[in-house]
Amino acid sequence: MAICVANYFRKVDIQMKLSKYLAPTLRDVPAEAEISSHQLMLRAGLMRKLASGVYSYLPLGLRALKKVENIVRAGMDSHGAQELLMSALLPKEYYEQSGRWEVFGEDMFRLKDRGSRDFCLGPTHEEIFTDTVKNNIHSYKQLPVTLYQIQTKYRDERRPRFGVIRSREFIMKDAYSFDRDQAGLDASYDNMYKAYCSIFDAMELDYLAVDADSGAMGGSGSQEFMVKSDIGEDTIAYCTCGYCANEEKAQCVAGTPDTAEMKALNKIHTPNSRTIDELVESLNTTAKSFAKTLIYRADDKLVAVMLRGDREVNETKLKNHLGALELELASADDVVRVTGAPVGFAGPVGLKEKITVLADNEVAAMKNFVIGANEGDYHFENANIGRDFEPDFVGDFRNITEGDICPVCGKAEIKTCRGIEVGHIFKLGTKYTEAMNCTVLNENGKDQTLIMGCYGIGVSRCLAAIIEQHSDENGIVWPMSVAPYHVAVVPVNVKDETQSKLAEEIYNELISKGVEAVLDDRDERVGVKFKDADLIGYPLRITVGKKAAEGIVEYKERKSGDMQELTVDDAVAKVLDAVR
Ligand code: 9G3
Repeated sequence: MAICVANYFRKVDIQMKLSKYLAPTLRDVPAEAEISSHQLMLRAGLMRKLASGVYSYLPLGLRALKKVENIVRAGMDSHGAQELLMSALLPKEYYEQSGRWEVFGEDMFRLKDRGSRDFCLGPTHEEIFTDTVKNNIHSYKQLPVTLYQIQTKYRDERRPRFGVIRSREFIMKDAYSFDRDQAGLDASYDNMYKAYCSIFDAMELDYLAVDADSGAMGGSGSQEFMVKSDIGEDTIAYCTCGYCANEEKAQCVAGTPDTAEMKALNKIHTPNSRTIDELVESLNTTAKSFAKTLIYRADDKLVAVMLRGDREVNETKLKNHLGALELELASADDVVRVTGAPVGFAGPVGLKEKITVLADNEVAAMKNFVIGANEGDYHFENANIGRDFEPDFVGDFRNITEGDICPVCGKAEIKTCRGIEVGHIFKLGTKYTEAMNCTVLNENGKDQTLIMGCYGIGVSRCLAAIIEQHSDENGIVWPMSVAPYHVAVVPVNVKDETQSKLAEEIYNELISKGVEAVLDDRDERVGVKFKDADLIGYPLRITVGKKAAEGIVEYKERKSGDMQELTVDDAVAKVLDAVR
C-alpha cells in the first residue's frame, strides 16, 4: 500500500523548482527581530509574524520543523513511548479537578462555547493525560506506560520575544509517564533522560542537562536541557567537577565565619545614602561589609530578606522557601510603613511591624557589618547577629555567581553561561493522580494511586535554537539532519541551454536517488542565487556554469565553505555520501 500511495501521489515537479517556490527571502533585517535566529527565520523566508507571539510557517520553515518533529518522534518511539494526540480545546472541568483553573491566571487563553461553557486553549496537558490513563488503564500489569503528543500549545505570554523562542502559540512534545512506585518513576525518568540526549544529539544541538527548579509543578526534582547561547534567558552555573544547575536552583555555600571581635553597635548619620554605592562612597567601605535588607510581599505577607551588599536575591529560592504563589518587592508605601523610614534605610533592628526576617547564610557568617537603621539618613555600623538582632531563619537566598566555590566538589570555582531551555523533565509524583483519583488495581486487588513524571520539549523552540547555534554572517548553516533540503542545484545562466539542461539532469538524478534537492531555475543574476542559497543555508550546492559543456560542475559545502570542481558523477556521488 505505502509504495502505491507514493506512486499514486508522485511528487509534481513544480515542488522543488525555486521559480515556482514560495521562499520569500528578505535583504533587510526586520526591525523587531533582536536575535540572529529570529532575523534569519524571517529573512530566509521560513516564517512570517501574524501577531505578537503568533507565527505562520512558510514551506521552508515547515519542512525543517517537520524534521525536528520527526527526530523527536523517533527518539520517543525508540524509547518505548506511545504517541497520542489530545485536543487543544479543553473544558475547564479537568483543570478545576487539579485546582489549576484559577492558578494560571493571565497566561491561560480562556473562551466560551455557544452554550457559554468554559474552555481553554491547552497550555499543557497533565490533567488530560491523567484522565486518559484513569479511564483506560485499570491493572498494574499495564504499567509502566509513557504517553506523549506533539501538539500546539497556547500561553498568553506577557512579553513574547525572540520569534518562536518565546511565542504565545508553540509546538511542544509533552510526555507523561505513569508508574506504580518511586522506583518505577526513577526508571521512566532515566529512560526519558536518555531519549532526550539522543534527540538533541541528532539535532546537533550543543546542550547541557542542568538541575532545575520545579516551580509550580512541585515534585521531587527536575532537569532542564539547555542549549548554550549568549541570548539565552536562563543563567547556568557549572563546575569542572560536572556540577551543573540553573541559577534558580544552584546552591550557594555558606561563607566562612568571620572570627573578628564584635565591636560596639553605633548609629551613624548617612545623609542621602540610599543606594549601596552612595553608602560605600560615604563610609569609604565596600559592599561586602554591608548587609542589605529587602522587603518583599509574599502572597499577602511582608517579609524581610537580608543579603550581603554585593549579592543578588534569588526569588525562586525565596518563593520556594515561603511556599508563596506570588512574590514581588513590597511597594514603597509598605516599606515606609514597616520600616518607619524612606526606602533605602531598611534594616532588621527597629522594624515598626513584626515581620519575618530571613538572612542569607553568608550574612550569618559576617561580623561588624553595616545595616539600615529604619530611620531616614541613618545606618548602624558594627551590627552583629545574636547580639543586635536574630533572624527568623538563615538559609540560601542568593544567586550563585562566577567565582563562588562549587557546592558539590567544594574546590573549583563556579562558572556561568547563558542558555535556552529546549527541554524540561520532571519527577511529578502523585499531585495529579491523587487530585483525579487515577488508580490501578495492584496484585492484591487494592487500588493504588499512580506516580507520574512529565517531560517537555519545545519543538518550535528547537528549530530556533538550532539556527542560533548553526548560522554565520551569510545566513543559516543547517545540520543535514534538519535541513529543509539537502542540496541546491544552481545553473549560473538559465538562458544557456547547456547549463539549464545539465542542471535539470543533475537535479532529476538526485531526486530519483531520494536526495532532497531544489533547482534554482530563477532568471536571476547568479550573485542573487548564491546569496539566497547561503542565507537559506542548504548544506550543499552544485553550481552548473561555464564548464557545463565539459561535464564539470562546482561542488560547495555550506559549513566549511570548501569548493571543488568535479565531474557530474563525482559531484552526485559526493552528495549521496554527504546526505547519508
Ligand atoms: C498553564 C499555563 C502556563 C504554564 C502551565 C500551565 C508552565 C504549566 C509548567 C509545565 C510543566 C510541564 C508537561 C510538559 C513539560 C512541562 N506554564 N507550566 O503547567 F495553565 Cl497558562 O508545563 N508540562
